[in-house]
Parts: sequence; structure tokens; C-alpha cells
Amino acid sequence: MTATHTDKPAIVIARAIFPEVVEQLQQYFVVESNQANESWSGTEFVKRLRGKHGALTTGEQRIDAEVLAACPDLKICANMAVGHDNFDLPAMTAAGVLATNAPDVLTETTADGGFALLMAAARRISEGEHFLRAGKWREWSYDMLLGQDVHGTTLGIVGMGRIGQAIARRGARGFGMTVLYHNRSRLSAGKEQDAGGARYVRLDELLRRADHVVLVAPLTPQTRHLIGAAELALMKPTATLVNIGRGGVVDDAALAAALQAGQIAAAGLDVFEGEPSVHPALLRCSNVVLTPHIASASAPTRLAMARLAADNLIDYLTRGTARTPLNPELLA
Ligand code: 8YV
Repeated sequence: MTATHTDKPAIVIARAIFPEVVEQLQQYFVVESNQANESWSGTEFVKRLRGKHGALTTGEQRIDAEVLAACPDLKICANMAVGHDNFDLPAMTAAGVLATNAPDVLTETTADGGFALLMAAARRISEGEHFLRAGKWREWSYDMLLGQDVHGTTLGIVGMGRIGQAIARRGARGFGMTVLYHNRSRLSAGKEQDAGGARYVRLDELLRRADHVVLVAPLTPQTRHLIGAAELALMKPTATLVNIGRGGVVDDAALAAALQAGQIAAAGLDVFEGEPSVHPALLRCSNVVLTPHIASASAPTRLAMARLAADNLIDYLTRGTARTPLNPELLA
């Protein structure tokens, strides 16, 4: 149903979300929700979006000039994600469409997820479990599944936003790690202190010195393949690489080659180029822990993300305000 059938604004929810959040939205809007969680093609999504005033999107729905031209009634897209590389922000602003994301509510959970991947990769947890389940554990051996230490080592964080800083705190305070970071811009001295005394360094220095590298960078034209063959070659052969930022920041083919060649020891990946497809060469590497984009996936956090996206839709379409706008110039 579209705006022509009722006084209530109309919205579409692109993927299934918590029923209680759908119910909350139904109090304010005529809601079309993909509760069957079908994989709508781009064309199908635009068909559903046409005539709607708002959309609750995940990172999967691309909103660009073409989509916006086809949906002139659209006023807001609320991403249930902190990342927003699916939004063409200048095009949205030009079309007068507010964009919102879901920051803060997922920071600590996502940092936990990143740290879990780091621990699992460095200590070969997945390999150990596969070994055991395959019935290969017959006796104790001094060199069975030897990994690398995490405590007391050097942690390198690429992308020092809120999640990067939360990982730094875990490393420094919980594991006595020395923290190096690289970011578009240097943090204030106070923030560096809060992030476990993190030290700003160039990317090449970070890659050379870190025992464990965690990528939390967004995908932008500048960060695409930020870590490729040349960068992997700088890392220690005992190093671990974790990516919880975005697929495409790492050249997955180059990473698989580095893992196979023993150029680095291990990797932990939650995001992939072209996900949900995963590069077949990565699937063949035993020294990589692979998870299906679940770093933010704790029950309370995913609910908080959905609620924040819903609140942005309600606030904007009922009173013209928004909690976490990405193009706040539209609010003025
Ligand atoms: C989301 C994420 O689950 O917030 C982000 O940027 O990557 C994840 O937390 C995913 O993008 C689906 O919306």
C-alpha cells in the first residue's frame, strides 16, 4: 500500500527484522515488511520502494541516483548498520533524502566480535575444533596446533573510529598489548590515552611492527584493496590479520595466497569481497577463521540497531528530526 491509500506515511522494511519493531513501526506507518526475508533483487527492491516515504535498509540495498529518480516520494532511508557504503550520500542529499545509520549501539559488541576472531585465529581455535571433530586427536603432542600469543604483543588497528578504539581498550587493558593505529586522521591526545595509549603510525610501519592487525576501516574509494599483496608482504610471518570492517578493504585473493604461502600465520574474516560469496581460495585455507558477517550479532545489539533505525524513521517522518543523521544539512 502506498501513501495514496491512507494518511499515514508508507515505509518498506527491506529485510526481516524483530517483529516487535515491525509492530512499533505499524503504529506510525503503513508498513510493507520483507518478513519472509526473501532476497529481493535491486529491481524488486525499487518496485517495493516506489511510492514509499521511508525505508529501513540493511547494508545490502544500494541507494543511488537511479534508485532515487525512480522513487520521488522517498524522504528517508534508515540503515540498520553503522556502515553506509550502500548509500550514495551526495546523491541522497541532492534528492533531499535523509540518510541515517546505527552507530554507538553496536560498538562494544562488534569489538567483542573482532577480538573473538583475533583470539580464534591466533590460537587456531577453528583448526583445533575441526581436528578434534575429524577424530584426529589421538595423543598429546608438544607441537600440536601451536599458535601465537595475544597477551603482551603489539596490536595494530587500521581504522580508529569508535569500534577501533573499543578494540584498542580491550587489547591494552585486558591483554597488556601495545597498541599502534593508523587512521585517516590522528586522534586527540585524550582519545589516544583512553584507547590504551595508542600510538599513531603510518600504515607500513604498523604492518611491519604489529603481531596482530585488526581492520575496522569502512569501504571507500581510498580504502579499496588497502591491504593487498604488497602490504601483506610487510607483515610478520607470525602475524594475524583480522577484518571486521568491510569486504573489499582486503584483496581476498592476495590474502589467500599469503596464507597459503605462510607469509602471515593466520587470519580472521567476518567480511568479504562480494559477500555472501567467499573467495574459493580462502575456503581452502585452514589457517583462516571465517564468520558470516556476525560481528554485531548479539541479540540485544541487533535489537538496539533495529530500534535505532525505527526511531530515526519515526522521528523524521512524524516531526522532522533524526537521531543519527548522515546528511544533517537536510534537517536545517
Ligand atoms: C550489519 C555492519 O549487521 O553495522 C554495520 O556496518 O556491518 C553490521 O553490523 C550489516 O551491515 C547489516 O546491516
